[in-house]
Amino acid sequence: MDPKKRSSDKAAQEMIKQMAEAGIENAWDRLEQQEPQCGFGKLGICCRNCTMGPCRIDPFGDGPQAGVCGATADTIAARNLVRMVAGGAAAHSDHGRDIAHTFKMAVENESCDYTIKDELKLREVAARYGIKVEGRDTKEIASDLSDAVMAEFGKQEGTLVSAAAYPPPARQKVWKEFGITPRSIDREIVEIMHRTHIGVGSDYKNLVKQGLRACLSDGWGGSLIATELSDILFGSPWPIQFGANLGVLDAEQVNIIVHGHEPTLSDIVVAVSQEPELVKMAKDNGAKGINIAGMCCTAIEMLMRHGIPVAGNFLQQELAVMTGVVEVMLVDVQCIMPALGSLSGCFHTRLITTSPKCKIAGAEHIEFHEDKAVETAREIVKIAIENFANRKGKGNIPKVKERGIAGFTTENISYHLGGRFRASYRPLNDNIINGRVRGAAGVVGCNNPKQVHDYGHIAMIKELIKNDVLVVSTGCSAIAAAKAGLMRPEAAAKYCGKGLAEVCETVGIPPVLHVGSCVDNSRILTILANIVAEGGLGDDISDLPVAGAAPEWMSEKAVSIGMYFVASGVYTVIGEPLPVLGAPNLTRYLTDEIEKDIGGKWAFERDPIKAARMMIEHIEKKRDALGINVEKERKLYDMADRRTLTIE
Ligand code: NFS
Repeated sequence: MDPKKRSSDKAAQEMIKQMAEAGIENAWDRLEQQEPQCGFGKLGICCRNCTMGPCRIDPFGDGPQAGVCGATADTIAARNLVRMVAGGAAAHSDHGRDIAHTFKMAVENESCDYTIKDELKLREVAARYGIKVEGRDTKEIASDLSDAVMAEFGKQEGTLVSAAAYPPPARQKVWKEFGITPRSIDREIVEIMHRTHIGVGSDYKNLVKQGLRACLSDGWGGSLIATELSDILFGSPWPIQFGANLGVLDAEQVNIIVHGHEPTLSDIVVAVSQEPELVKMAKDNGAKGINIAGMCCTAIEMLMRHGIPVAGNFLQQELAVMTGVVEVMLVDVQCIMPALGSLSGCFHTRLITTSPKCKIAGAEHIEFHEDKAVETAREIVKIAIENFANRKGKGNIPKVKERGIAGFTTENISYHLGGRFRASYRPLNDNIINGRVRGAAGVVGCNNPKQVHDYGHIAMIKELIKNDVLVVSTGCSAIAAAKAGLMRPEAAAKYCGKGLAEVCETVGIPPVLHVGSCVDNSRILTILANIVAEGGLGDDISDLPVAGAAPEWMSEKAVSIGMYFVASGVYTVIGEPLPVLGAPNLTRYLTDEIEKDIGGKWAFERDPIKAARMMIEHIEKKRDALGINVEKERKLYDMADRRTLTIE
């Protein structure tokens, strides 16, 4: 077993080696045990939606070409795919719904532990929802916004307000004409489950169509609500420095890792962890203090707003426990490996689940309710402090950490590019038009042990910025970029092409902008909407020289994200192919013909450098179509020329 074949991250390699030596298994070992994986499943052509099955289609054409009900490979794979969209959209949107409930509580209950931290954003968002803001006080506006947002989940009439308030008009027209304007968040997800039930639709294109409508209700609905309300409740991010990788754990302090996705509890844990009483208690127990570090997207919510260090991304969760210095691994929902239950049993680490939606065998459960947030957070911090004494030895923390800047948002990017007095997207658009910046790419998504951990993200991002493509990143991809030093402003001079380096150095930004957690992929959508609105680069997102990618994706959420980028007009390249390759017509539709319907399409490419080149090629194609690739001839004007100039 060569750790370098498993991860490109030095800290991870060290811990993988230690796990192997200790005979403790991790995700990579379990993947090996699963080999060879089921070929039918990989190709998407097995169906177990009813008990006449399970059925499978012979991909070589010799055996059965239809299930018992008559469903073909295209039908089966399309149903399976859109059910993945339903899973992903449900996860994001339910996260959004939880934040919406916390928001409602903060609005209605004065003694609530949550308050409105960003009034300006509250007013901006409320105005988008058509709520009167002038002359009204914060509470009234917030109360109306709370009702409006709640209605987005379950309303029975009309369409999503946000799908009309945020995207460019040309994009809305595409959706309307194609019939995929989302109606309400829950409805679209439920309709996927209905349509994929035995004996409903079998036309693969029509199944995909519902997948498109549901993912739009995620990206421009549930995820966007999660982002907007989190900014209002926990404060809008602002560029902030943070440390990244397992080296942020501290042998001399009580270490608490917050892991999962929702910021609601972790935000309070971060706040109470520095209360003098608790710090004193930690010291009395022999520790130097209390160190909160994050994992996965909860980490990002904390680092975007508080600069809390991030211990690692998805494939590092087991490795973090292996360091032996984690007193409490505190988890909420999503991307938490069940393996943590038995693994933490080998150490003094206490794995604590907090959501009624997520209980894990081997974990203890302390149920979190927003009305007792501070109380619960203190209880958990105390458990961690008391557990410090149970630590055996000094642990094995790899001495590997990097620093980076996070905290970019749709709103504050305009300040960084345009300056305080000229805040706008104009400078970005101008730099794209003049070619210094060729375009932009969103590189996002998970880790997957089928790929060398982090290699896909880093190799792809480096290739893009070398070719003057500005990168925005979220989630585990952003954590990978930070650990590789790509979120330092100095990275511009080191890794970028001349044009992008010049722009980054002039305004002092790193070439990879950290725009948040996975629900914050909604920020990428609104950034694209702002670029269109600024003008000069076409009328629609599908006109822009941009591309999206998830080189190491694995989750259903990533399918929903990829699908909403495609549905928003973005060419999107992913590492592992979607599980549709056993369905030739469906594959052709998703990777080619769909572009005519909605302006975006999927591509699959495991080699991250090749994938980056495909993205660059697409960006150049869009630049050609916009007519901004013509080299302008430099001309020295004489007096006669000057006289012909007119001032518009
Ligand atoms: Ni998003 Fe992937 Fe999970 Fe976050 Fe990481 S694995 S789909 S990035 S933590 S959600």
